[in-house]
Amino acid sequence: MKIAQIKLKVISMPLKSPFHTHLGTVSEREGIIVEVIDSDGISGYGEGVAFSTPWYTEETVSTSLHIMSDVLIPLLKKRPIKHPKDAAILFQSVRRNHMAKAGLEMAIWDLYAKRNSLSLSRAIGGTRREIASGVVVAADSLTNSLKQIEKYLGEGYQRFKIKINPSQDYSVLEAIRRYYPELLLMADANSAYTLNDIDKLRALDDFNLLMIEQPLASDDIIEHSLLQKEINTPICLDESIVSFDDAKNAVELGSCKIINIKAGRVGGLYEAKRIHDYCLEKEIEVWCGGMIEFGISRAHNIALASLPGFTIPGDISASNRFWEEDIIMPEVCVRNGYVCVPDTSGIGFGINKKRLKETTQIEKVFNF
Ligand code: OSB
Ligand code: MG
Repeated sequence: MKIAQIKLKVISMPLKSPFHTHLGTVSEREGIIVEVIDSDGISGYGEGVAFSTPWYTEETVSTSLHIMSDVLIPLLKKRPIKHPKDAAILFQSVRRNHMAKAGLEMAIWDLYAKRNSLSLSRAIGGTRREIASGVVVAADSLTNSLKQIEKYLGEGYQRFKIKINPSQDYSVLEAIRRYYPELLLMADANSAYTLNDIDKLRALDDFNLLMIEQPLASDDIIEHSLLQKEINTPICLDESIVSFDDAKNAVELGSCKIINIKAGRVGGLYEAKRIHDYCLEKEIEVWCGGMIEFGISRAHNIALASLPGFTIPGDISASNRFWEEDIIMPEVCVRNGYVCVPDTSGIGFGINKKRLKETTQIEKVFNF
């Protein structure tokens, strides 16, 4: 694989409707589209999934753009890459900055798969031909949450995730359960609780939730292990797991029964697959989390979720969940609650060049 050029595009697009969590509201999504072009003119695509501000992790669009431009691309210029794994290992000399690393590494995976006429799913060892689709409801009121659930149920979604916090938890879930006693329902707290809230969290055992995602601090593994002993609802970790070692420590300590794997959060597909393989061996269930992403990252998620250990429907929704028009063609669609895993080469989706162009704010080109 001989890289000839890398293009970075910062794009910006309004969400169809604002995404609310206790940490803030996302109405406009910025992201970084990465295109790695080889000496034969073949392009691989990735997406930097950091947000405009550091509300979810410490990275932002600006820090990612800086790390990609001034640190990671110069490393790629110095060292030839035979396999995407080489890029993941090369990037280990840089501390953290996982989303910046993942944007580049995943573009290299797409390029590698295309060069070898493999679907990305096959290139990473995927076995599923379709992925069960789940959706997150992040509305500003109970009425709107119930409306969204009704709408998404009609579209076939199989699993529903509700954002909760200490002032909106029991009553919201109780109301949803009253209308939908059988719904595959889970809650995501994005670190809104502390160990002082054990009684509140134990009360949620009433609702037969699939899991509670990241109740305690975003970098905690120890306190979650104490909490899991006190509640029946399985804990799923998201923010706390940024590497294979974190996953191993969390499993060994009993801090969670389920892990949400996001390739962006852990530095790319190589690390994501290591976590998946470990969890499969330890019988820890995993699912693929979402980042309010554009189509390229969504396509990577579909490939990742085709691995055999992804047994729980993830945050893999259709392009039209968030966007009027996505940057890929065709858009990701949900049919009867499933998304098809493409069997054409690479990510299996084309680029909607018109949409990409009209949403691009900044473009940087690096010649090798
Ligand atoms: O905590 O899982 C999260 C979106 C952005 C940042 C963090 C999270 C989320 C979601 C999923 O909840 C959104 C999606 O479906 O893309
Ligand atoms: Mg989460």
